[in-house]
Amino acid sequence: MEQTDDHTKRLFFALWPSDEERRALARWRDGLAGVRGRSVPAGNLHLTLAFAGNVDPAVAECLAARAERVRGVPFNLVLDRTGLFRRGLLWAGTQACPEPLAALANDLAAVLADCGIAPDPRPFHPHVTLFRNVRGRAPVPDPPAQVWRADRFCLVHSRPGAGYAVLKSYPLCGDGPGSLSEHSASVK
Ligand code: 2AM
Repeated sequence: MEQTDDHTKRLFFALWPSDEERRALARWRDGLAGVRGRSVPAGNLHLTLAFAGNVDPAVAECLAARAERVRGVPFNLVLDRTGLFRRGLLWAGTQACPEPLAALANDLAAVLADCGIAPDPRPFHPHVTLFRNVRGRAPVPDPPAQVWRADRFCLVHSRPGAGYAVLKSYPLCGDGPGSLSEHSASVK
């Protein structure tokens, strides 16, 4: 596990599903036969939009404040496919990335950059991690088109060995995809 200084926090922006949405995905996932790996607890299922990593309090404050300026439109995310990353990570994703999702990820990458975090050179690959440390390559069926309603995004703290804590939630206000408003807001 990655070591952190006492004063840093491992932060990321994410879509955080409703309890009903996560239960539905977990139910389908838990019914999969023959996957040899470590399942992600249902309460931890999420989709990362932008990963900040370990940041000090000033950067955390910056991220929380700059994210207030992000607008965007609510959208439906259809989880209708699975895939396996080389590091043994089995995920659920989408056949067609909604434009507002790509725009939101793009805006949050800009928020990270504004706060001094180097951009991730890899393209945004929206996914919900279902299993880690998967061994073998048994075929996994696609999920039965589960829909997540995205009308907000969250700043999340990944606590080593203690799961995730949503620090703050930001509404998708519906006044334009991917636009950053000009007004600033205080950190709550
Ligand atoms: P993963 O599920 O694909 O591992 C908290 O760790 C969240 O941030 C997870 O969704 C994780 O994605 C993601 N994450 C962890 N390290 C990352 C990195 N270096 N770059 C991008 N996302 C990362």
